[in-house]
Parts: sequence; C-alpha cells; structure tokens
Amino acid sequence: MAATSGFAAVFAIASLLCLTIAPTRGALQAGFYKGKCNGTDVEATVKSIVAARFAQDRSIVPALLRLHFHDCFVRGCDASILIDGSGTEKTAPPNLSVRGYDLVDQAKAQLESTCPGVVSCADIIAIATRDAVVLGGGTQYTYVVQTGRRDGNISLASDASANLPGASLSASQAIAAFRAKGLNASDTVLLLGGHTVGITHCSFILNRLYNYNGSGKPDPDMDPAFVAMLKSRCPQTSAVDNSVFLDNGTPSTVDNSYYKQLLAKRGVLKVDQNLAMDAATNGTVKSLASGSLSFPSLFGNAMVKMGSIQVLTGTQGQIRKSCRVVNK
Ligand code: HEM
Ligand SMILES: *[C@@H]1O[C@H](CO)[C@@H](O)[C@H](O)[C@H]1NC(C)=O
Ligand SMILES: *[C@@H]1O[C@H](CO)[C@@H](O)[C@H](O)[C@H]1NC(C)=O
Ligand SMILES: *[C@@H]1O[C@H](CO)[C@@H](O)[C@H](O)[C@H]1NC(C)=O
Ligand SMILES: *[C@@H]1O[C@H](CO)[C@@H](O)[C@H](O)[C@H]1NC(C)=O
Ligand SMILES: *[C@@H]1O[C@H](CO)[C@@H](O)[C@H](O)[C@H]1NC(C)=O
Ligand SMILES: CC(=O)N[C@H]1CO[C@H](CO)[C@@H](O)[C@@H]1O
Repeated sequence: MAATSGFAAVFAIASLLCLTIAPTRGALQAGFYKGKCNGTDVEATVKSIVAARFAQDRSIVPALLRLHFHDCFVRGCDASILIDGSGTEKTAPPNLSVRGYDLVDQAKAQLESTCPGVVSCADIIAIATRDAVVLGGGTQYTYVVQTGRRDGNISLASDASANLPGASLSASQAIAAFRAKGLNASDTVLLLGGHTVGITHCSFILNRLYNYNGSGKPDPDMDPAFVAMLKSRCPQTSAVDNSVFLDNGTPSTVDNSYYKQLLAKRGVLKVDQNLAMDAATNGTVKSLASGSLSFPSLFGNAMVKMGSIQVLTGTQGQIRKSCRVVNK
C-alpha cells in the first residue's frame, strides 16, 4: 500500500514537473490547422501558391523536394535551413543550389496576413512539397501530409556538413545515413527516388566521367553511350559548372523512370547507381522499376516518414514570424 501510494505520489510529482517544466510534445497529425485560422484554409492557401509557381516553372518540384530533405536531415524538420545569417545551415557547402526559399516566404507572408503567428515555416515546407509532388506526378502521388511542426531557433552550417550524405556513398553507407534518422533500407531506396526530377551540377560526376577511382577512365558501372552523352554536357575543364538531369528518362516528371534508368546503368550520381548494384537494395529497385512495388503509393509514405524526423511539436520551438529570422 505504502509502496503504491509512494509510487502514486512520485508519479504525480513527475507529471506535474512534466506539465510545468518540460515543453509539451504532441504528435503530428493530419489537418492540424483545421479550425485554427478563422476562415483561412491553410493547406489550400499553400497549394494555390505552389500551383501558380508550377505553372511558370516546373523546377519548383525538385527545388521543394530537396529543400524538405535538407531541412529534415539537419536538426529535424524544423525549418532551420531557412534561417539567414553568417554560419547558418544554408551557408554550408552542401546547400549548393538549394532553392525554393522565396516560395516559402510568399506562403508565409500570405498566411501571416490572414492568420498571424499560427502556421510554422516547417509545415509550410512539408505542405508545399506534397503539393509539388502531386503537380509533378499526378493525383496518384497524393498523400495526406501531417502537420503540427514548430520552428527551431538554431541553425548551424556545421550541422549541415555533418548530416547531409555525400554523392558517392555506397548503398550500405546511404542506408546507414538514413537509419541514423529512423528510416530503413526501403525508405532509403524510395526517398532517393526524389531524384526522379531535378538536376545535378557536373562537379558531382566529373570523376565518374573522366577519371573514376584514379583510373583515367569512366566508371565501368555507367553505360558507355550515357557517359558520352554526359561528357558532352560536362566538359572535363570548364569555366562554368553545367548541370545535367538526374533522371534522363523523364527528367521533370515524378514517376518510377529513375529506377528504370538505374537498371540500364544510367544512374547519374554514384549513390544512385549503387542502389541497383548492391544486394541490400537491388531487389527493391527492380520491383519499383517494374511496378510490382508501386512507387506512386509508397513514395508518399516514405515522405511522411521523412517529414516526421526529430520534429518539434506542442510548445517546443516557436512559430516564426519571418521564416528567415528567429523570433526575439
Ligand atoms: C544519400 C542521399 C542523397 C544524396 C547523396 C543526394 C545528393 C544530391 C546531389 C549531389 C544533388 C545535386 C545538387 C546540385 O548539383 O545542385 C542532389 C539533387 C537533388 N536531390 Fe538529392 N541526395 C540524396 C537524397 C535525396 C532525397 C531523400 C531527396 C528527396 C526526397 C532528394 C532530392 C533531390 C532533388 C529533387 C534534387 C534536384 C534539385 C534541383 O534540381 O534543384 N535527394 N541530390
Ligand atoms: C481571428 O479573427 C479575430 C477577429 O478578427 C482576430 O482577433 C484573431 O486574431 C483571428 N485569429 C487568428 C488565428 O487569425
Ligand atoms: C520500412 O518501414 C516501413 C514502414 O515505415 C515498412 O513498411 C517496411 O517494410 C520497412 N522496410 C524494411 C526493409 O524494414
Ligand atoms: C572504386 O574505389 C572504391 C573505393 O576505393 C571501391 O570500393 C570500388 O570497388 C572501386 N570501383 C571500381 C569500379 O573500381
Ligand atoms: C542483387 O545483387 C546480388 C549481388 O550482386 C545478386 O546476387 C542478386 O541476384 C541481385 N538481385 C536481384 C533481384 O537482381
Ligand atoms: C529556442 O527554443 C527553445 C526550446 O526549443 C527555447 O527554450 C528558447 O527560449 C528558444 N529561444 C528563442 C530565442 O526563441
Ligand atoms: C544561399 C546561400 O547561403 N548559399 C551558400 C551556399 O554555400 C556556399 C558555399 O559554402 C556559399 O558560398 C553560398 O553563399
């Protein structure tokens, strides 16, 4: 009895401490903003802004996908990548050409005007990315985006350099990098499928085209005709760092073409091609290429999982007024 009530007392005190000291931590949920913005439909507001941009520039799809990935892998999906200033995440070398900041600003400005202080920048990124994926791939790519994230107030370039995976990782290194974020091997293959759209700069692949492993020759794991095509876009020495598509089947459509390219040895980054060469991932690549695993339905699940990495919820963090600046 004494033990029970002693336990109860300790429990009560612990609960009280949690309520008063620790920030409350809720889970992400579908439709978190329903009823929280008077008449404003938050998701519809973001969607119309993404649709207007997409009508002018389809490359908003890869821009937002990569922005969301870089945000989530560094300190969790807390919009820390958006913070301006010297030494913040976006100034780190791996940020190279991360885009989409202006679209997030536009959505934030509109939401602040109708619903001030309520919608996090981290949720704007997640919602906008989902909308972009559907515009780029069609309605079969629809997924229910989870919301309720709060914004972080720390952004360090050193975190970006430490957490973002390199372009030449082996499949097992890529799996390990994703496992460190709570994602498994299937998620790794599915999420690298984000490379179904967008570009890479030549600097990430010059070694594969001209001097693989110091051999003075191209990477033998790349189709020779494909090497020749990429060389024409990516001269060995050039004043400008050109770009090439990541998926040379259907470069600007969200679809399973990326996996078909890998099976044809037309993977552009080494990490992409490695997925088709390693026994830990090649089965998944084949199934996604053939359609026996459905990329349209599984990609959204993996995106939801990526979007929940180390999120701040409840009273943690803050709702930034400007996505580029931590609130005072
Ligand atoms: C091992 C993991 C990954 C590595 C090493 C990697 C590496 C890269 C590199 C080197 C580029 C080219 C950047 C440039 O030249 O500007 C790139 C572009 C891109 N990445 Fe990844 N990435 C990874 C995972 C992901 C994931 C999980 C997603 C999204 C779900 C993603 C989406 C994109 C997109 C859409 C682009 C094109 C960006 C654009 O066209 O503006 N990547 N990635
Ligand atoms: C809702 O509208 C009321 C009255 O106009 C306003 O005072 C309040 O700040 C609004 N709330 C939100 C979350 O926008
Ligand atoms: C990865 O996790 C998903 C659920 O999040 C699950 O459906 C899938 O089977 C897992 N894959 C592996 C290889 O464990
Ligand atoms: C290239 O070098 C890496 C690391 O030294 C090695 O694991 C890989 O097998 C080599 N690949 C080829 C095609 O020579
Ligand atoms: C995957 O690669 C391994 C090793 O190269 C090979 O033994 C296996 O048959 C491949 N699996 C598929 C589904 O291609
Ligand atoms: C930053 O966030 C932490 C909690 O995540 C909070 O304790 C701290 O007061 C915040 N600092 C600022 C400047 O908002
Ligand atoms: C937008 C931005 O801050 N870009 C930076 C990305 O990283 C490079 C290299 O560290 C910087 O020169 C850019 O200014």
